[in-house]
Amino acid sequence: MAEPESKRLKTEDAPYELIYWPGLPGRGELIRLLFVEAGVPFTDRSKDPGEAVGLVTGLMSDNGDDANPPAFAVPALRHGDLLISQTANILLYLAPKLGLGPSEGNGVYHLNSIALTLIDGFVNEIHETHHPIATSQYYADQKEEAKKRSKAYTSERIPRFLQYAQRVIDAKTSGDGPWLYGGKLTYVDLVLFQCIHGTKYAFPKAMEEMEKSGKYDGVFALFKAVQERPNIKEYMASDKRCSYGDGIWRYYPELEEE
Ligand SMILES: N[C@@H](CCC(=O)N[C@@H](CS)C(=O)NCC(=O)O)C(=O)O
Repeated sequence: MAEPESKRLKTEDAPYELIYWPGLPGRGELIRLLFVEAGVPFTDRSKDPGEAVGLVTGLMSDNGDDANPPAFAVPALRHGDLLISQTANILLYLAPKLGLGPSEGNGVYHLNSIALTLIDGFVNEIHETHHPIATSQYYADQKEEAKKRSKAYTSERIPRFLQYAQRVIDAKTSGDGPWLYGGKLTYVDLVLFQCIHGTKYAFPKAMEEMEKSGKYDGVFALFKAVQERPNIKEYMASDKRCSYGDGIWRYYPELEEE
């Protein structure tokens, strides 16, 4: 059923609010970068640690509200009456509003396929390199398994996902320029940028090898092109960008040892 016009305008005019854990780039970063690139203000509810933890745990345990079902986890985006979760879903929602993706046509779903695949490879799978047994257990208690998982990740999965990204860049659908799709920068380029940035942090040796191999030159050229975008460059050098810590992208040197 269509919403009344007055209600739709209310949401369109409302401020954007990102709900996420404090102190880490994490999955929230994939969303922040869209606002940064577009120069659109948003309220980042992760910035006040005391408030953020309560908001996140509340969201993960409440029963939703009159208009929204419960969320399983964060990031979540509130925009007026709407509350949505799942990173790729939030990106899908924001992209046309921020001028970083089409609002209709096949491109909407092509970009979503690319975003989901990159998130599978460089976010979800990388998390499992340091937590292969259980998210609820300490890294120290699953270190041996983490070493095995990391070996397979760096030797099999990183190349496979980089090759995928390179194939997307080489495809006819990428158009001109360094971008993944349609000849211009879209939100999936920002997703790839953060994915490469985080993976370089977690597995510097493996990523250096990948870069030197020359097999993924388009991917690394795209990474550099995003890094040079004025808003992104300023943000990455500022204290608004969180450092990596005990989040998705972690650096444990022993996970790169032979
Ligand atoms: N597929 C979800 C995964 C969300 C997720 O695992 N979020 C983490 C933080 S980055 C979390 O809050 N997890 C809590 C839990 O799984 O219980 C997405 O992409 O948003």
